[in-house]
Amino acid sequence: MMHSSVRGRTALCGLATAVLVGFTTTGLIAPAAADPESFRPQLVTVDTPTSADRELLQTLGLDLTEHAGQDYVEVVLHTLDDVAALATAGLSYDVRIPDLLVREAENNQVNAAYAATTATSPLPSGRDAYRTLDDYDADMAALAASHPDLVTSFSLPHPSLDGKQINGIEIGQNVTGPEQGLPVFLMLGVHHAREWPSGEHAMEFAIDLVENYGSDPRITDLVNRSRVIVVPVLNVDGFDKSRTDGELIDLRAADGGGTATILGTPGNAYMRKNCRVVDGQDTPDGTCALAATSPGGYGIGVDLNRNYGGYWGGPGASDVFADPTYRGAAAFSEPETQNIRELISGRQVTTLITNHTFSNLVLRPNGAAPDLVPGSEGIPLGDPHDEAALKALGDEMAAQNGYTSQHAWELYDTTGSVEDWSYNATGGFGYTFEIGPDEFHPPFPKVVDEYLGAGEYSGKGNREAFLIALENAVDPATHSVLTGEAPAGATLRLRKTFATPTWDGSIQDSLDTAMTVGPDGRYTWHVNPSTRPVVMDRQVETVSGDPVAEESWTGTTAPLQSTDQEFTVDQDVDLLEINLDWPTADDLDLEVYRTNADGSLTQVGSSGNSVNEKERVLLQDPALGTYVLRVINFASVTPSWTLTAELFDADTSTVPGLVENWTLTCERDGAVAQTVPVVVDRGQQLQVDLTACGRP
Ligand code: 0X9
Ligand code: ZN
Repeated sequence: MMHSSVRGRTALCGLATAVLVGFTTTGLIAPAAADPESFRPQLVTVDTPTSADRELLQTLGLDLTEHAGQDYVEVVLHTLDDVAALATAGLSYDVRIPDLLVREAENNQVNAAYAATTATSPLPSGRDAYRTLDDYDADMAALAASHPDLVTSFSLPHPSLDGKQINGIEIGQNVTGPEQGLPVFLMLGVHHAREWPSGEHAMEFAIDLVENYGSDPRITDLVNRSRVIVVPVLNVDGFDKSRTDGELIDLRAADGGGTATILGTPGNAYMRKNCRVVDGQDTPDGTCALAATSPGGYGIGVDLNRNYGGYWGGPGASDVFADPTYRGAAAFSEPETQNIRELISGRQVTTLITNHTFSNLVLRPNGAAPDLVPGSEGIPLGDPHDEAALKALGDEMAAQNGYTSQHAWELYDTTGSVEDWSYNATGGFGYTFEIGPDEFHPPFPKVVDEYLGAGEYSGKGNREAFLIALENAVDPATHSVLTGEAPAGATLRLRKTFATPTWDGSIQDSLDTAMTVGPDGRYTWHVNPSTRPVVMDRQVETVSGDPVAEESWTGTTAPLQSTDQEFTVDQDVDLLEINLDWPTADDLDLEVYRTNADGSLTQVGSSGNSVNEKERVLLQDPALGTYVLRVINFASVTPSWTLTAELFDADTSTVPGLVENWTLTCERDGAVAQTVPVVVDRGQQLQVDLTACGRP
């Protein structure tokens, strides 16, 4: 379950503390209030230092959120029974948000006050409140109507499970004309129902581009050189329920009356997943809107950001319908993800941003830690082929708002997320933005600040980060370009069919994109590289033979006690491997700390596998200095153990990759007149002569 790294720890612990910031104590209700009627749902952080604790927590039927770290899980407690279940299980916890209804109500009050006193916010739209689903659709339609040459609106091909249209807009010079071969920048929002700011930022960026086109030279140039596609709300069913219920919770709730007592919980205000009511089955349109309740992450639905094909079915995604990260019955089983799959497969999306809340992060592929990916070689497996470029862009975007730029797996493992599929299948860069420090849908003024930047980030914010992403999308150095001569008006088509690896199998993917040659008989086509990153050659570090140094200890540790061993890394090596072994079926865990100059300890790794699984921590390029290796006994007996620390040098080698080609066809009057296989790398501009296509 837990693997050898510190991932998740920094970000999520920071996150947990941050939840308290800005929280008022108004309406605090003691968690153990005797009257069951008066108990309010609260967000708590349950301490789960051991794998046994985590497994125990899983069995209590509580509303676990997906916010969890190595030693805690955030849980929504809905009833006194939930509190009792934790107490009976002997699990301790801290209260983070003592009353979610009050919090929601307070947010609503802040929002109402802001709206009342704000004629126009500094946002591109001037809006002063969260949009409803209807507002999104109306805004997109209005944008297209007022700028017919610059904006088109469209509905994605598959309606939602509850029968709603999923809408988007496309922005570009002569957007209604034929495809000109420009690179596509794609921005997505609201995969997760409760993450309202993720749609707001997508929509505001669209309006920003449209409103400033023609007056702001930078935006005009970017729009002229690209097509920008924005789908602000993908999970339309879930968002509609969350947004509608969130608004129902008002301050009367805090006085013990009003809507809150009707809802009993925050209703669907904190719903995460989509509206799949019955696992693997379709239900009549409207079933979900009318009947289903999904408080928090638990309950009905598929987690859309676990349903894409890339490594689908692997770690960080659940196969249990009621779980917050339920991956769905099959890869791309949901209409929402199917829409995005078809959209990306039919266009040359060179850069993609998918917005979420919260944690102030910019995440880049991949979602599962390298040493977990099946077939990976070496320890740990190398990063994605484009790691250096992916990191550079991620860092630059994160710097606009003071976010942290990291691999997605450093938050926690995920498989089946949108960009892990799209990056590995198309080579287009993809990032997750986790907007805001501490809430799924904070008071609206915070949404404004995150977009435009506040304090030291004033004038930057996600607006500037998104513009930097768009600059990347149009930069030929980060994708590939095909140019040449071809008959005016001919249709050029690029196709590729391949197997995308899921966790323990594969799915068939087909990319099929087209453009029309202009009247001058020349074409320039911005495309993704022909070889997918997932099959490219990559550098791996393989541990070579014997350790260059090793030390081992044996000992015993009494129940619920720990034993520390010191170990010094006194030479530059590639890997420190620590193993903890014992002969019995007991639960020992291992934690590794580095000793700082002042004697304090910083945790640098831990391993907390299930009972009887042995523990291992790997540290890549360990810094010189002293380390503390801590053996912790969670068993009721006193087993004897063996601890070893080994230093290794690694050999860097290149695993040879495959070379893939696009199949380029030139069509005239619907008939293929020329077919050329094209191999083109990232950053390469390739001339492909298609004049033969014009010969009879
Ligand atoms: O778990 C998720 O889907 C995202 N976090 S959230 O709290 N908004 O639910 C993070 C997904 C990042 N993972 C990858 N991009 N692989
Ligand atoms: Zn999310």
